[in-house]
Amino acid sequence: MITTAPHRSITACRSCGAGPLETLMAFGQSPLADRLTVPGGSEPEYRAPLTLCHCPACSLCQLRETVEPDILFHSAYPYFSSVSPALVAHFTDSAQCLIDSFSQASDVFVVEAASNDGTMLAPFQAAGHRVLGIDPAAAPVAEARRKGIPTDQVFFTAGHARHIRDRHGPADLFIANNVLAHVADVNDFVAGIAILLKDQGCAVIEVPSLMALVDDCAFDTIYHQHLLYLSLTALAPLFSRHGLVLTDAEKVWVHGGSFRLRIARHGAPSARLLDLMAEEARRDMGTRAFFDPFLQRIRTLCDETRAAVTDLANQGMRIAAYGAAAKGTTLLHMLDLPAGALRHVYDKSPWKAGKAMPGSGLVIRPAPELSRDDVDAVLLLAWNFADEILSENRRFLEAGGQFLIPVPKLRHVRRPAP
Ligand code: JHZ
Repeated sequence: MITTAPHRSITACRSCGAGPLETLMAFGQSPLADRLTVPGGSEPEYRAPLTLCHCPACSLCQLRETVEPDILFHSAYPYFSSVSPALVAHFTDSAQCLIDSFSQASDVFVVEAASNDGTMLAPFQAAGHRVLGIDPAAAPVAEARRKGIPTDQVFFTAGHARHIRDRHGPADLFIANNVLAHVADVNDFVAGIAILLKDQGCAVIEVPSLMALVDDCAFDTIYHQHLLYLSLTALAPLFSRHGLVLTDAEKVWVHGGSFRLRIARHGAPSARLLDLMAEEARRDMGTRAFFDPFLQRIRTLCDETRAAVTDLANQGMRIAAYGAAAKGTTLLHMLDLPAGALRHVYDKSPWKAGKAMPGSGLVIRPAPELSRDDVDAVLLLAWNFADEILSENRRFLEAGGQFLIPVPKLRHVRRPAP
């Protein structure tokens, strides 16, 4: 049964409150990413309108619709950071750099919002620091607690920040990776950071970069969980509204291109932050003209990918997808392939196996089952891990299988000719 998910549509900017918002692209009634279905189960399959807008006043790019968070981050939320070794390595390295920066300090208190299964907090705990995770999703929280990482199962809000400060004292370090963009009341979240930080404390936050999204045509990362698409130009006034300063931004590769931001109560912007902001100004990121070529590329990329899948099917090839990523939901929705064009989807996550992707209904099979015995070609939905996935599936390629990688630009990967 398909049901429209409870949602509301905003009329004013989520950050500065100005209105009206300008619509950039309507993606129609899209299925909810990360709400996997159970084949033959009785749970409804949710969809909701998905509309990309921007604020002409502060330039914040955002979704018009806010789907009820309890529906999005439900008890069977299937995303676990620890499934992707490259992501674990990224967070462990990042944690190590921060631990080194606290080497002279004692009684360091580290709080992480959206701490998921505790991947990032574990090294801080191992280094002897006090840690606290905050995450609303039951399954990853249970995993974090199993590893001994204390975790509050709630959304991070200003109210909860006050509660943490009263209970544990202020934080030396606040971490939030890939969560700011998920927050409907972004002012309340940033107010929470301001409440929680010590006077000399700092926040280190990773957010997906709007410029990388546009440059790499990563349009599939637009889905209901991602309410904001972030530029430094839009972020700086958001932090300053709450007495915080954006002091640094560094480009990192995760999730198709992100920024690692540093925010503090005091300080001046670093030279590289100023350079990145100058680049955004040069490219007129706050204007409609910046988005137009990207919106056209989305249509072209979808047409080309649909044609490539159809062509392989016409050659009699058996085609599956790989990576039941959240972003795959938007890609498959936009491709709108005929039923049966893809047979199923492979994925490494034990938490996803046996379930099905919403919308397409593709059943998720364990990744090691990918073999030339069953499949000739694979559409890679987790294109951001292409290197890792191609190298893990060398045998499939050597046996004559091929990968179709849609983003940033459609390409076929086949075994090199002998
Ligand atoms: P991955 C996630 O998006 C979820 P997703 C979330 N909604 C969010 O906001 C963003 O991150 C930022 C699988 N895989 O990490 C694992 C293999 O099968 O790109 C995942 O299911 N084999 C919170 O879901 C999927 O692919 C592999 O070798 O789009 C990748 O999902 C590897 C490396 C991954 O994010």
